[in-house]
Amino acid sequence: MPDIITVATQPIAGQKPGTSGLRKKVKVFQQPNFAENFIQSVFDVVERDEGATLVIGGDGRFHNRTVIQQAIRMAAANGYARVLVGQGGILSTPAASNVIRKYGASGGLVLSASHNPGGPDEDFGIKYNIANGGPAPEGVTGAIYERTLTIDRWLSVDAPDIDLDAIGTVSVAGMSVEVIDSVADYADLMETLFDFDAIRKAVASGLTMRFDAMSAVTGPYAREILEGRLGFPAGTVVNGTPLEDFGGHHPDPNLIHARELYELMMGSDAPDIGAASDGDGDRNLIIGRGRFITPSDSLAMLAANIECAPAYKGRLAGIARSMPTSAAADRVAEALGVGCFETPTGWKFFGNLLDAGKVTICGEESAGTGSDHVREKDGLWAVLLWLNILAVRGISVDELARMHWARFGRNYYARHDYEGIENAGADALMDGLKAALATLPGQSFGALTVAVADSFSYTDPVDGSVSENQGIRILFEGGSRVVFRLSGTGTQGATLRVYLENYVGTDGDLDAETGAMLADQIAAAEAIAGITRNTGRTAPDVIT
Ligand code: G16
Repeated sequence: MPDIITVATQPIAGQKPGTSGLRKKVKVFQQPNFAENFIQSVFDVVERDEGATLVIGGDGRFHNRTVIQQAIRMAAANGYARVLVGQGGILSTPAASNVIRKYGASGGLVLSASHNPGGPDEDFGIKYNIANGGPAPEGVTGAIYERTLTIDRWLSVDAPDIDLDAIGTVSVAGMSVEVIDSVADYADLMETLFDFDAIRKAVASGLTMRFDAMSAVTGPYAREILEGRLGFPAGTVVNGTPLEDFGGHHPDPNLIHARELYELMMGSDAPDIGAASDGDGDRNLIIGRGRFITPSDSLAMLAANIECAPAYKGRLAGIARSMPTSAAADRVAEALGVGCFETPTGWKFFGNLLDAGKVTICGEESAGTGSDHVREKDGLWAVLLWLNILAVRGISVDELARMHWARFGRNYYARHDYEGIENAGADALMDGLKAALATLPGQSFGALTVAVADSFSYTDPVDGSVSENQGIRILFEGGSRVVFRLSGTGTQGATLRVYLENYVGTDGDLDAETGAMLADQIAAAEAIAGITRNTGRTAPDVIT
């Protein structure tokens, strides 16, 4: 047993994990005991056997290395036998999920604030993933939070920092620490899932792409796979070097923060496909030449064509989507005769469905798509599946989208975000909505009449756990809807998300402008929720 150092501490307020772990400003994490209290609370409550392995890796943002070194010492003091850590402290979120599964780890610490900006004055985060490789479910995050409220000590050992850049094994107070190649296991996994030969042939025949890694974690993965293994020319991956501050940008693959890519794809020099990924590599953006694909449509289109990828042929068990994600995927599930599940926002809700074999592919409107290959959403995976489908079908993104809508109809969709609003206004808006739920059905707002209004509640079909208050749904007669939710990933004030959806059948206008198709829903959202009155905002900050 190592000599264990016991450091006295006391509970620090504000350690409740959000949609995806604990996310705060770096300055908050730098307070004495802040990160240590949270990590010790994880170690105090999570399940593990003697001799357990812990995976540690992050998206490379500012403060990553500091917390990793401390987490290694604390793991040694807390009885772990082995730590696997990505070289340079880097593991994309899906790569970390894969490493946990592949090496039979009891879990992992994923250090990331995802698409939030990085740097000394920006954001940091810590998330715990369980042995299946997925984000800890609410039962576990709840227990971690409870522990943060009573914690009175954390444990460490007297050991120097390790060399995170040198691949190899070292001992930290008797615990084995292996610094592993961050990319190799993940790239090998991708090669088992997709038809790399077909993609290579398409590239050789002229398929072109740009992948914007947004100076975040995916750069090394994308270079190895796209340029190294698939033969796209050097320079296909741009912003491919992970930077601690993401070059001062938001590593958020949407039409605002990946504007340059969007403009390229809408211009005359556009390659066949443009793609981007976020801070920790789990989100994706797909844009064809002249054609943006919403994440909700991407899920539906990938599911409808998943047979093109060898690893999924003949084994699509079901499709899951988060509640605010459009119902485009539901139509595919219905047509294919497979199961369809609607979960609350948060990838953790897909874990049980994937483990139970009820679903094979999952997705969220927040630019996340993934499958049962890991237990996280996976940005590059989605890009590779798109490439696989385009290569096998020999069509463009735009053609694929049009064919899809011609078969299933089109769910026009947008999300309006009001960021950094006062908590009081946000709460008043949500409370007002809840109070009005019973009176809304039957009321008309412009051209729309409310059919159903409720607060979304989910009962997990596998373990029976219930998650309430997961967003307000206003469903209109005719099938369109508006959903209101407060974000669980922000670090400042509150962020109101308004999700707007309008379905048009195969005989309707399938090539209209999204804003115009959602005008009625936008007006109804304002009339029902009083967005301007409650938030002081007259327009959203971000439309995706
Ligand atoms: C996280 C979760 C996602 C969720 C997203 C948005 O993504 O992993 O499952 O959809 O947050 O959450 P919210 O609407 O509460 O901000 P990421 O990429 O930030 O880890």
